[in-house]
Amino acid sequence: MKYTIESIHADEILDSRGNPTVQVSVLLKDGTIGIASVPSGASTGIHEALELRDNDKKRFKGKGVLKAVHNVNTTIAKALFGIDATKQRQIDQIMIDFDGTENKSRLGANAILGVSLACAHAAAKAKKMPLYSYLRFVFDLQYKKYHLPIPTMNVLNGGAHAGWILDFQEFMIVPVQRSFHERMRCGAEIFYALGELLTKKGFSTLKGDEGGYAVRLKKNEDAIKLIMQAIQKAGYKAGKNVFLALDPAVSELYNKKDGRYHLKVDKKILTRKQLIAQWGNWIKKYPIISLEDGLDQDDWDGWVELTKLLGKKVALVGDDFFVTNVSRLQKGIGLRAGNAILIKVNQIGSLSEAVDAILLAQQFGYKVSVSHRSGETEDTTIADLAVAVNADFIKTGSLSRSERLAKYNRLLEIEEEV
Ligand code: 2PG
Ligand code: MG
Repeated sequence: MKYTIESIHADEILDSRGNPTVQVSVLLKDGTIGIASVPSGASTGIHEALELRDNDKKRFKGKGVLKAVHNVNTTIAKALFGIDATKQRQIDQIMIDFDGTENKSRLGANAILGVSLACAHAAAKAKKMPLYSYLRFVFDLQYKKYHLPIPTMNVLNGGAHAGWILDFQEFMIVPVQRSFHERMRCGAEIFYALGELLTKKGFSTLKGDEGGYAVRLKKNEDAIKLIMQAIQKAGYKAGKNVFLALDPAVSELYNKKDGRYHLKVDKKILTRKQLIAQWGNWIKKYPIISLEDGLDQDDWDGWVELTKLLGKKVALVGDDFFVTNVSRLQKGIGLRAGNAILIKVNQIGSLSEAVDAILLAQQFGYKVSVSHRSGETEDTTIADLAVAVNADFIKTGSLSRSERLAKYNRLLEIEEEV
């Protein structure tokens, strides 16, 4: 069979922060090679699958991934030798079974995901199909047309992605023009306007991990005000052709001891109730259409409350909260906690499981946003995945830094094809 896996090889490469990550090549019998690499987060949720690192302090400050690479090159390569690369679910299941742990801690989610993605790339190439249409085929997805996702672009970076210059992690613009090309143009023009505005006001235009500006402002809310000005300066209408989205990533700000959220920049310590009230207030004042991780990752009651109050107005996206995990999402659906899910393939560690989370979300009317990590590579798989599943949104950073633009550029390419 020409799609048979002939060999699998992993390497340790470096991501956009210079940290080691896993790259995998899968060679098929017909000579086709599929390559994929694995992203890595900084504000990781505690319920994510395990990213296996060497902890050898002598290399890369302990961040090496030679163990994960070794697991691919030995255990996984052996287990998958001779298997048909178009049997994606079977391939993922074999690795999950070999790993045998709840969070992929034996082989490493980075090892398993690298192989999972590289197999899909190899098989798509061998079948001469673009990855997005191959994914529809291999997962038997029954969507009619292709809808390109609405981009949520992180133009001001804070939190763990920008040295805690702001408490909240991501301030995003959401251009909603008809074509993806127009959405990109709108995003880029607002990004230039924001840069000019910052320069004029005497702020730095240095950038954070996701390519958005990292600016030391007096208050978190000033970030929103600046973006609103930039939208106007660029000639767009906030609330009409461009909206806002926030990922304050507040699991990072939650203090378990006192059960409160510590906002250093705002010099405030807020209870759950006060934080929810702040979100409600901002949503009234600004054209925010999406709020991600607005409460701590384990505050189920809080999420239910938040959803009751704001779920009709905005997308309440669970990132650290759902971690692309079907059981957590199932629980959220049952409780009516949140109404949208962020999909990060490395949070769960295989393509099949990520697709399952997407299908479950869509079945229950939850919105889907396919997402990058703050540590990225040139890999563009998530662009194809977002198109394959008709995701509502894609979140892949700002309008600078090529590891972010690679995904946007891939979507521009796909728009021309579909
Ligand atoms: C997030 C992500 C991506 P990280 O919180 O949504 O923007 O950050 O990859 O650091 O978890
Ligand atoms: Mg997040």
